[in-house]
Amino acid sequence: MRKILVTGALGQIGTELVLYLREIYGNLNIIASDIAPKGPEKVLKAGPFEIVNVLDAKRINEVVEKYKPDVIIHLAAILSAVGENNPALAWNVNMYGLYNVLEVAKSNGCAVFTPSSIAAFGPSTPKDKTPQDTIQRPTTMYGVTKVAGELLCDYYFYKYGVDTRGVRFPGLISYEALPGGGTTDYAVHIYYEAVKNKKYTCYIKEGTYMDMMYMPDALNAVVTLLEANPDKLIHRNAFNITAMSFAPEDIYAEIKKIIPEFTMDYNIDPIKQKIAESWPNSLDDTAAREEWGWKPKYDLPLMTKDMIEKLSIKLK
Ligand code: VAH
Repeated sequence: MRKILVTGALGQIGTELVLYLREIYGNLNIIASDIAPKGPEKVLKAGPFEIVNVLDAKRINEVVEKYKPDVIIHLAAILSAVGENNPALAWNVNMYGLYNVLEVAKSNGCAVFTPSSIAAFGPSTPKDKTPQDTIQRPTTMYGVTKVAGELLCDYYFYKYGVDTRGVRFPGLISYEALPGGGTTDYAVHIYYEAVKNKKYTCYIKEGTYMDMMYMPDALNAVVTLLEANPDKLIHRNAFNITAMSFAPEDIYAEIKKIIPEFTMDYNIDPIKQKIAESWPNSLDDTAAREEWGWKPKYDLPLMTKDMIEKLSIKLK
């Protein structure tokens, strides 16, 4: 049975991924870790939790020697908008954190899954149906760390045989844990505001398309790629995956079908808008579909229905 250490386990992805993995592999086989024990009780209490700062290689090694996981899922990272406000922090956490995890994995025979992002592309990348293999000249520090991270993971596979795997996540939408400082966060906050206040002020301009995905599809992608036959993986790290591409007016219209009184206006955040415009409008995820059977279940209508149902209960 797999034993998995998750870093950044109390973030937007980590919170749901730990619960999902514990259902599949058993509570005691999933070790959640984060920089501080500040998160949902059900993650902290239902299985092992360890305080790990990914900048402390010794501490990562200590936890790996204690639990002997065969996989490290490395999620701890600084996202795009926070990273643009503090590029040094983003470089340190995203690069040295990943380097430490790869070094510990190499010494302990662990596989490593770590996500890249659509942020690994930049303004010179083909914007529509962005190919799996194409120009990657991102103009954000977050994007720079994601491209460097993809290359570092490839290096540890080719040079040391570390089984590294990863996907380029689009914006992720979920109702459990709020996102932590990304550019795509508007697509989460709009649902909360629609349910709570029936109005939302969007910081991304009308007509700005970005790839997005509902969290259940993201969780399924992690496990499917983790369990995929390695002989079939040509790309290994940083598979393009997506489920939908929409602009603010599209998600607004979908919510309005369920909450007719919902209204939205705009107050553009220039930094986040510039980041969003540097990313693709839509990805080509053929490689993931062909090499490990990637297939999303949720489109915008299905996601909107589920998000509003779940948030109507959560925010009661
Ligand atoms: C961000 N949610 O906005 C993250 C993600 C594709 C975007 O990497 O920074």
